[in-house]
Amino acid sequence: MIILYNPISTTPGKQPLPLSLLSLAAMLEGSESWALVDGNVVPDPAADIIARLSDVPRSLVPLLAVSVMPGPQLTQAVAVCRRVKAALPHVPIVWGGYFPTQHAETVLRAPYVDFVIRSQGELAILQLIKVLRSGGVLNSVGGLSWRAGADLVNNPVQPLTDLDHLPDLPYHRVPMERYIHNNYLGDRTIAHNSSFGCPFACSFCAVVAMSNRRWLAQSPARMERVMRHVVTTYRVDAVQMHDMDFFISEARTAEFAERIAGLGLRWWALGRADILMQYSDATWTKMARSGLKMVFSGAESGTDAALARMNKGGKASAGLTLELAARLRRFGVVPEFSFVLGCPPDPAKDVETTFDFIRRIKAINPATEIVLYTYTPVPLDGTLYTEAKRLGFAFPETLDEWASPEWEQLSMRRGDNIPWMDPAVGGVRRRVRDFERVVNAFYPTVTDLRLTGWRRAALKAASGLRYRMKWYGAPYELRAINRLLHYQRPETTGF
Ligand code: B12
Repeated sequence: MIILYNPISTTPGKQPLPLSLLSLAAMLEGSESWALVDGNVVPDPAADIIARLSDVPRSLVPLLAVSVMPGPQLTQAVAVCRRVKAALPHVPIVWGGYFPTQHAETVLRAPYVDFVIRSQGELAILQLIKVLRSGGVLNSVGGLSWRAGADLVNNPVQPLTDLDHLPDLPYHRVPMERYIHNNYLGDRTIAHNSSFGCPFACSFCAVVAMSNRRWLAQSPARMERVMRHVVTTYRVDAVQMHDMDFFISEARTAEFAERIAGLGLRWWALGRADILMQYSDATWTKMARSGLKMVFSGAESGTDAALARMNKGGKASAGLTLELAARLRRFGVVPEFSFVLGCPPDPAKDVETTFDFIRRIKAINPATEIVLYTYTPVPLDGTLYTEAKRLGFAFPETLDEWASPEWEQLSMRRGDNIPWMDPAVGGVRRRVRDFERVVNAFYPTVTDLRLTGWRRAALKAASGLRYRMKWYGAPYELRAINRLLHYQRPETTGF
């Protein structure tokens, strides 16, 4: 029996389909006995896992496979794995996903994690199960890290598997109603992933460690088949593509858009401004007709110098971000732009320039959703991380420290606990949050279904003077209003 455990990752009720683990489940379906335990759905995942695994004979080699992102997901993973290991010390525990891919050594310092699988997991999990069952050699498992006595062994990651060679997700084995949501996109929105990786190497981005600049994608025919299946079987009417970058190939996007045009789907996906600006108007027309409602794009910063420092690559420029905002408006697609604020070496100047840039975007396309993150290093030896280390940044060396409230906050990319964002060094973090409050009040998010007309009007009226005069500091009155009229945070929980 293999338990696939997805630690809590969002506000209960908003949980997306746990695609990371369902991709592994697809490989196990039909040949292994498996069950999904989702911390977003189950109140006490440790008790659930222990109950399911206690009666499994040791000869069957039970396994606990855990998917871990930094942040609250990591915090719950630590507590649950510790409890499971204490109760069932013979059950091997393997971690995979973004956090262990980047911090395998730290993970394996914890006595309650036996293995880490780095990067794509489908083939590797089968290889690990085979070795655990038949006693083969661990060196044969692609991307496996493990402890061999005092040494840490990191097997090389194997070549990525073409996505069309991987099986469909076993939707019928999970309680789908829990993963279909009513939101801005549709009454019955589902998550899907149609590609793996990204060819770029932005120095703030965790995807680089995951895919090493490769991009592999499902074919439009496969995507169409899956879309038809979820529409007819689960009455899905909207899809959020959880790809690292959906739009790398214009030909694929155009064909996909043509193929799903009659399905009545609305969809959302992530892409780069430079690539989306290279698309022809004909492709944009197809995308809009096929139901594309929102595009998420990492705008990152308002200056080309900062984009270059981030190693954004391609033809990325602040000018193209503005052009994309205008183009999306013409095609009736809502932009969602994220920013990486407070980059070293001059975080205070960096945020002020970006605030002005965001005002320009809003003037061009007021519907634009703005997502503000503060720069949080990933262990990529590039200019930003190197600079961060020079300024006193260091990752924790134990999982307990990672699971502390300070590091949980830092992983949420809110800027806490970062040396150069310290209040003593100009209050950059506070400044970002204050600006966010003012801009979100003046331009209330279009995706929040609870924000009815009068609420939007109230927020806009209350923030008008501040926004016009650029008085972002100490917005206590807006904070009070937000307590009554909560606005959702797409950057934290999805929308
Ligand atoms: C969906 C998603 C979410 C969902 C939750 C998903 C869930 N599991 O419940 C929501 C929207 C809630 C969310 C929230 C957050 N997320 Co998020 N999220 C994603 C997203 C868009 C897709 C992940 C996914 O499902 N991909 C599809 C699957 C098939 O691919 P995969 O996850 O890579 O899985 C493969 C391998 O990684 C591996 N694998 C994965 N797990 C396991 C487990 C085992 C045992 C094995 C063997 C292999 C394995 O095998 C899989 C198949 O090949 C990624 C970006 C991306 N496109 O990858 C960000 C991403 C993972 N999130 C990220 C972040 C930072 C967050 C937040 C902290 C953001 C914030 N500021 O609040 C929050 C907090 C989460 C929390 N509470 O802990 C970052 C992580 C950055 C980092 N430094 O590692 C990412 C990479 C976004 C980014 N580009 O920066 N997220």
